[in-house]
Amino acid sequence: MPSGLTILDVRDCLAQARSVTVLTGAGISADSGVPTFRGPEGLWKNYRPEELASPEAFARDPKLVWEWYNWRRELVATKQPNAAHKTLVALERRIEHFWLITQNVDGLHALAGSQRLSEIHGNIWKVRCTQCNRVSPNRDLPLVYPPICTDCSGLLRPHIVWFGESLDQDDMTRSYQAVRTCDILLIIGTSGVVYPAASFAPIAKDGGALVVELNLDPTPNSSIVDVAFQGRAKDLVPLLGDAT
Ligand code: BV8
Ligand code: ZN
Repeated sequence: MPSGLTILDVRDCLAQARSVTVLTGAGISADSGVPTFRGPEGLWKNYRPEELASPEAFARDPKLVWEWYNWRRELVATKQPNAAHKTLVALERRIEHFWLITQNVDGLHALAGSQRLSEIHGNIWKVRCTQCNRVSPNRDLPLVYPPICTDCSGLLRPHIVWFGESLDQDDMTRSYQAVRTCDILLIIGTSGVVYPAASFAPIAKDGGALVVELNLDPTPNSSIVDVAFQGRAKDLVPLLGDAT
């Protein structure tokens, strides 16, 4: 596939593709008003990720970590999916083998209607008991500290994958299968620095897929993909298909 593809060429490829996998990051939700992690206005502008998004941070100061997640829950609760999320729903409904892998924990893909979806870093609207590991939905705003498990009185934590924590095995099996077997991998709105998601572009390339990046800035993926389009997801992604 020549790398001089236009975005309309990619749209045509998608129209004929049998198997499409999409990887998204915080950039797709930026157009809904959800701050990214590493940008100039990023969530981690005032904190270092290790101070908040790690099991050590939670063990050291669970109240601080819950304050951060409560702040993010309040913020995300007022946000809606944008045209990019909605276009991915339309593609899912039209393409025979479609899978969406998101690093985002904001729940906006599910809210838009995506169903063939792996939230590989978890979901900010779910909590997990640190004692019995029970996962349950929780939309309390704010979540009152300390959140206690109704089954065993253990302390609840966000059901989110922190640095140094392994991802859910089923999520990873499904994600690797989708990345290895797709005809096209779209990578949308991710800085491509966090593993294992950062390894998906080379894996898809090895599998013979057409790999396309749509991102506001260049990333480490930009030199690996077949074609990279720079711009806002809300402007670029709808060019790939008609939102529902
Ligand atoms: C694991 C908490 C096994 C959730 C997050 C050394 C080498 C390789 C790997 C490692 C290493 N040392 C440690 C590791 C493993 C580590 C890792 O990858 N570290 C990196 C930083 C080097 N990974 C892990 O620990 C993972 N677990 O591997 O388990 C293991 C176990 C033990 C030891 C080793 C391995 C766990 C990873 C999950 C961590 N959790 N956060 C939360 O609170 O949300 S990571 C955090 O970053 C978020 O989850 C987020 O999803 C993720 C990725 O960020 P992005 O989504 O890409 O967002 P970012 O702001 O960075 O970029 C946004 C992009 O959008 C930008 O490029 C911007 O240009 C663009 N953009 C902005 N606006 C727009 C836009 N694009 C389009 N339109 C716009 N409008
Ligand atoms: Zn419990």
